[in-house]
Amino acid sequence: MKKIILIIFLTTSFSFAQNKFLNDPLVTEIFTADPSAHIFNGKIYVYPSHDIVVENPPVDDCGGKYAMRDYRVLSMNYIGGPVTIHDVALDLDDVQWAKRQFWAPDAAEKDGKFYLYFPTKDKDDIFKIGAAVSDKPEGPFKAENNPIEGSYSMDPSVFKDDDGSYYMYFGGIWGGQLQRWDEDNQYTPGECGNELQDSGIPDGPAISPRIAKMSNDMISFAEDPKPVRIIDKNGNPILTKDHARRFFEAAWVHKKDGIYYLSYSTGNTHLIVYATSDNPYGPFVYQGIINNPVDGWTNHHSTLKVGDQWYLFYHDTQISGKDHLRNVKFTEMYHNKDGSIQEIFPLKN
Ligand code: FUB
Repeated sequence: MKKIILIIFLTTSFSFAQNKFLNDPLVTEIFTADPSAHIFNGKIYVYPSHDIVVENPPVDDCGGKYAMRDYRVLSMNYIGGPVTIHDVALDLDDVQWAKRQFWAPDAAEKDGKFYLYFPTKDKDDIFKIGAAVSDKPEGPFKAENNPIEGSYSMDPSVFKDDDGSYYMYFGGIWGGQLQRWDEDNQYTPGECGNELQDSGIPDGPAISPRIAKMSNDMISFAEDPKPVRIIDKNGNPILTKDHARRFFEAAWVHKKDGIYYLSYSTGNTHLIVYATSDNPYGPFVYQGIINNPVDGWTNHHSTLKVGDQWYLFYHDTQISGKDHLRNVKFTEMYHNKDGSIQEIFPLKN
């Protein structure tokens, strides 16, 4: 009798765990996170972080347990189709200036060449952003000898505007070190991130993500990085203490009907939210939530239009249950007629 009860209990718990998630992982063979999705050469390519098992991961707010060492690109011929896990696209050992931690990457295509943008710590343990080039979307990519001049912090994403201009958005606070850089791009050494280092002024404007236009060569900035202002509907800045709305990391921009949508993670409140503007430089007006908290601490995403349908690519920890061993997935995303985005609930009730 006891045995039967145990079997019923295990079966029920297992199916509950299976059913808790709105979507299933794209791949289960490797751990993947921070998916940047694009269509290149008519195929869907996803550029994720490649999470790895770390023995005795440090317990701090510096992100030490995110100790990734290479990138693997995923591709699908169509949405929901079989997924190819490509060979190593770039290895930490092949980047001269890098010391550790390959964090969330992005990619862009221009004139038949493909560019991988990746944040990693330099030999002084300062996050910078690198560029690497390939003839193929899946790589292998060859890294430049130095980080992009003028770059700092992490989570680069490169947006191509309708006029052919490319802009990099970047930055992330706490372990991403953005709090060490002022808006004139000057660096002050600091401890690794924690809540007190959001900006130091709870009632002051929250730290802004940065934007820089890319040069024609796609491996350098055409200008000094500038802060991207995020304001509320009354024109007031979103404040440091407003943890449910302030910028933390994972800036991503898409454009629909002439409106620029800046979406980002709020970090310790675990939301993906969005703000809109009529200018890629902003200011962006906060609008609302796109993705609610996922299983796991980090919530990092990208958006992609395939045919007429928009998708949100995101990650959670469905396979491992561990914050630093994540798996990417996607779900449909809908814009309402008034331009707002429908909220997504990645976990079922
Ligand atoms: O994957 C490492 C870091 O975790 C990313 O750069 C952040 O956005 C967060 O997802």
